[in-house]
Amino acid sequence: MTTPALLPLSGRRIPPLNLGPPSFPHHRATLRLSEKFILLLILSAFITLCFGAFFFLPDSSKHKRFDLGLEDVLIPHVDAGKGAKNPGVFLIHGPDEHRHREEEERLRNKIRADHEKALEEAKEKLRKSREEIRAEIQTEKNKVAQAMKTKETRVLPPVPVPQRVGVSGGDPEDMEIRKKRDKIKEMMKHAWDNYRTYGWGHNELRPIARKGHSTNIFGSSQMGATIVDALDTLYIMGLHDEFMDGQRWIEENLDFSVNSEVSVFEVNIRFIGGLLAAYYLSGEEIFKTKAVQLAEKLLPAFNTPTGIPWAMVNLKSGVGRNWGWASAGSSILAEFGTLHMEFVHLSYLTGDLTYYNKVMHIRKLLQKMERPNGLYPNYLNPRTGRWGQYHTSVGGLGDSFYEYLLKAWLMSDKTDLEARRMYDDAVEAIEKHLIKKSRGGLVFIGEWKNGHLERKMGHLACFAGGMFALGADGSRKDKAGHYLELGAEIARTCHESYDRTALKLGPESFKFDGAVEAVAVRQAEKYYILRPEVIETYWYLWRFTHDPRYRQWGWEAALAIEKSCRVSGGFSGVKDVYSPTPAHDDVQQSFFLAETLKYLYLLFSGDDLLPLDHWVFNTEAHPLPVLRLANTTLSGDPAVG
Ligand code: DMJ
Repeated sequence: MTTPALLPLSGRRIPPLNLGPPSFPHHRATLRLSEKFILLLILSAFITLCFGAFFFLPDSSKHKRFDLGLEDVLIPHVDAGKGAKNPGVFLIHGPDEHRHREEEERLRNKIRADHEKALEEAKEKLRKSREEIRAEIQTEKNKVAQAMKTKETRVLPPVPVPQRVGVSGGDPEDMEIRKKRDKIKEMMKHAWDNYRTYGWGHNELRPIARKGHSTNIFGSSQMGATIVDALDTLYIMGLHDEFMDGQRWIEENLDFSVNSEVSVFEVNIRFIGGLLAAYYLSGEEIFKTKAVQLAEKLLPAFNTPTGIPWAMVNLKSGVGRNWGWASAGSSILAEFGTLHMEFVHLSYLTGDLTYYNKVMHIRKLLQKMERPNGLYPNYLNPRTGRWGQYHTSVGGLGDSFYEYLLKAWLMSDKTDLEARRMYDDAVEAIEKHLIKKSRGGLVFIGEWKNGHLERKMGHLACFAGGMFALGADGSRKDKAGHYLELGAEIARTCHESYDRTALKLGPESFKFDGAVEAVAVRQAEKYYILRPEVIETYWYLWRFTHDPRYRQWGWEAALAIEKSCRVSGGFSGVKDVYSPTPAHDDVQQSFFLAETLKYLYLLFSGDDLLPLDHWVFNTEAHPLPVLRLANTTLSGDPAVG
């Protein structure tokens, strides 16, 4: 997923020079120092030349600069001088020639003064002895280390913590339903216990090889993704020993100061979301502290010319980049558009508006952009602020952006009307251009690609059934009934995609072409990797309608998973849902414990477990409380729900 650019952790701090360990040969350190100063001098001369050349260019060429129109955005926390080639590009623009000249003159003077100052400082440094320089560098290093330490151990301010409403219980009265729920809990135990035995501390489990597993989204280190992702499911299922075990591992081992390049989106939804949910459910401060420590490590990803974050960031160096395959180095809508819920909670819990401002900046920027047919393309270039390819999807690459617009509104106790408006506009465009009915009467959501509609729907897009149902209340022109119905249609289509397979499990993506309806055609699309979206939609529909068909369909899926995915070392995905003999992919995804089993458990629980007027689920099924100040206590400790 692209090319790295070296960015410092914060806009102003100068990273200390690394002189190596004390045993490092003296002459090498000396050589490196003098080399650095020579380089500094050459660099100064080069910069002076560049600026000189710039100011001698004819005026017209100076004004052909890309204007992102960010003047009135909350925080242009963008260091234009670093990633962008034109410093000040966001500010200098307008018809007033006189004002321009004055501005240029002012800039020229400033640059001159800065350069003189830099040269003076360099000369001053060269006059000092090597020992003095070494000592100064060491002091600077110590200062930075101290500042980082203080940041990591800082006690967060007490804030009103929302009441913990319905964090346990939900016991069904009906014995049959209770038995089904117990079965889901047993499946969770099986998944967890095997991970505990064979994969502990690794990100995921290989249930057949019986060892740890990881993918590039988690970088190169063992960050215990399954532990963090599973915590809240363990909590609501009442698996307290297991929860405590996970908590201990997090306290003792979860460390984010690692030289590892991770996906900003995945770390946000799984780790920050998981830690925040564990905090809100249990009230254990450690989860909040860890969530904030991790969030600080993600912030350098936003150091791009536009403030649209990179897809990946190195947790240690803060260097960010994009996926190589994403439309000429673009960032992805479903990634940079799926940070809002967690970041708003981070600002709420820390009293630090940085997080809030980062995501609001993204929103403001998106609002200003033209949208083809009112649809949001999946790719946006973080350097130019322009859309990449005009592909649009409610499945992979687009999905949770739409979800987070709706959930931003719900999480704000329905006060974030801007988010609701954006959601309503987007859904209207989606209905108009992407939603179709097949010959056989199945409603599906296609994808816009290369100027036409692809009649193909991904498993990921099946979450939209639940989203439409969740957004029905509060919809425009009182169309609640319509959106509930649309959600139900999507649920039916996705159920068909399961029902038309040999294993009764849904393929990764399915087509609607002529006689082909809700069936995967290409071999590469026939796999099922324990994904939750269809069951998620059943659960939302169940909550809003109490139509028994959703419990029935959910149970069918649970049995199919049990039959084809369960192995003695855990649960595995399967490579072809149309083949009656399952071939396993040998991966137990962390979202299986975070989402699939949680939604199944909730489907067979009463509505008083995590009621939807108090909790909003992030895209990884981590429940975060609605932030309404009237519903909080002031102690800083969680109130008894
Ligand atoms: C999960 O990590 C999240 O639901 C995400 O939004 C999309 N994909 C996976 C599960 O399929």
